[in-house]
Amino acid sequence: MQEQQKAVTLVGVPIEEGSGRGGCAMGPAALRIAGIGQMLQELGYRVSDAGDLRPGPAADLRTNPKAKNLPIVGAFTRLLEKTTFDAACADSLPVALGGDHSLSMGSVSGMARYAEQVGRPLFVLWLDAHADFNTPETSPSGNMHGMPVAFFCGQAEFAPILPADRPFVDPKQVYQVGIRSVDEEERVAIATNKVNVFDMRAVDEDGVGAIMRRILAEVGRNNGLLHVSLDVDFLDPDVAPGVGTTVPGGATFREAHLIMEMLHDSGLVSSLDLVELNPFLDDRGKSARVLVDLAASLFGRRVLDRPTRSA
Ligand code: HAR
Ligand code: MN
Ligand code: MN
Ligand code: MN
Repeated sequence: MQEQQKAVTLVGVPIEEGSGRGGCAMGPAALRIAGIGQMLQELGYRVSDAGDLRPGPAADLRTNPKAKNLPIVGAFTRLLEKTTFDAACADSLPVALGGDHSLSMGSVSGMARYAEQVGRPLFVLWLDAHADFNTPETSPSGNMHGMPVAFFCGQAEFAPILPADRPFVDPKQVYQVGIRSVDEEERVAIATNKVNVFDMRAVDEDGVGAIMRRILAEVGRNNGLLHVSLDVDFLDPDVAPGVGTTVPGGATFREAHLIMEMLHDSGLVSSLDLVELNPFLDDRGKSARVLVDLAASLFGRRVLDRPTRSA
């Protein structure tokens, strides 16, 4: 009997207003040109493409210098929250093609609503140079791509973007890997809220293999869903220069691939964001291709079949 094909829904999220500069809005186009859809088809997935979300600014949200461009960021959040939730309910794995990292306010919130509906806990793997745990009060920049984790953990006092009864993610179920740029007040907030942070020093000392085995064992033990949010600046700037906020000393090509391969083998991934790609800053499509390549590993491309190694 033929195994039923797994389904993936691509959602283009051309938002750059959360990042304080232009370029990320071209991210979905670059990822499509780099072959994200074709790659998934070749791996045997049934791919639907929801196109690019194009909301107008939300009339009920006010512009705020502490949360810049809130009307458009909030509009994207609302639309992506619903699109992500609907795809997950239809048993299709949502992949958000960013777009700056503020889009995770929507994608993760949508998955949190889905997780609540199916009665499973939602875990988040945040692959990033930054903790993105600022609030409008603590942010040094007012740029909302530095705030999504605080938003979906219910820490940030924003204007009402989503319904008040929306489920939050427990910060203890957020795992951050690759972190190497944290603001002062953010540092306090992630410690107080007990976010699990594996900074680059932890990666250097323990290796991504050991770190990922720990995280995946915890998600598996709890029968969790796992949302993966991959910020281009997780990678070293030499590997992926196409991002507005490069920070030296990031993950290598192989470290990133190993994470993706282990994620695939775990079978736990429920949803994915590919964010912060800025094609205007890229080197002849290099970073877009790296993202598609990493996504291929996450979705099951492998060099050789191998026996599964237990945690
Ligand atoms: N922490 C800084 C701020 O909040 C910079 C945040 C940059 N964020 C991203 N995404 N590029 O991770 O302004
Ligand atoms: Mn980020
Ligand atoms: Mn970042
Ligand atoms: Mn960034």
